[in-house]
Amino acid sequence: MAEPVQQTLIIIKPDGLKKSLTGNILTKLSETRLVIIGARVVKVSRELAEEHYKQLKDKPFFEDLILYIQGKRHNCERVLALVYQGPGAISLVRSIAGATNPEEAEPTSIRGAYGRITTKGVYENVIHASSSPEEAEREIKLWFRPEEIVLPIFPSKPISRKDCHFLEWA
Ligand code: DAT
Ligand code: MG
Repeated sequence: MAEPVQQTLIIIKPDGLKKSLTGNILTKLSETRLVIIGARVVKVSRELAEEHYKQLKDKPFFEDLILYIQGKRHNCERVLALVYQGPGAISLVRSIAGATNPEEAEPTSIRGAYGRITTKGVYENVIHASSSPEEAEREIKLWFRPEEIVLPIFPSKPISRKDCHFLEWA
């Protein structure tokens, strides 16, 4: 039976950017034949980091994880957030990403090839990849506004606010 078309959120974490791995990671991801339908460079606020990892807030490594995804550990306060779409996208990307623990990940996976565990025990595993369709939807809606994705993957509604403030080029 044909795989269902799915979307998945991928984040190239600050260590990936700091180590100039972006090109290598995108090349590896292109093996999936999935299509990029959204991309943003993001300075991750504490609020966004905590919301993204909210299921892990009781874990002993939570604080380190928040500082890591914010780039505070790498003096590189940005990540590249991407939405990929295609048949079986979630498991395809998870398998190319490799296991959570970079020491246990397949050596040819992204985490196996480029990840490490710091002496403090932080998993610097280079990328995030959504783990289920429900998580993918929650994460994509957290990181992207509807107009930042080139396809209408989830229902959206028009909003107009007169107290809305934003910047435009001067
Ligand atoms: P994944 O990123 O493979 O979906 P996860 O959602 O369980 O894994 O955890 C999110 C991140 O938290 C993971 O990428 C690295 C960190 N992490 C998970 N388990 C850890 C552990 N036992 N020690 C240190 N960091 C851990
Ligand atoms: Mg996860």
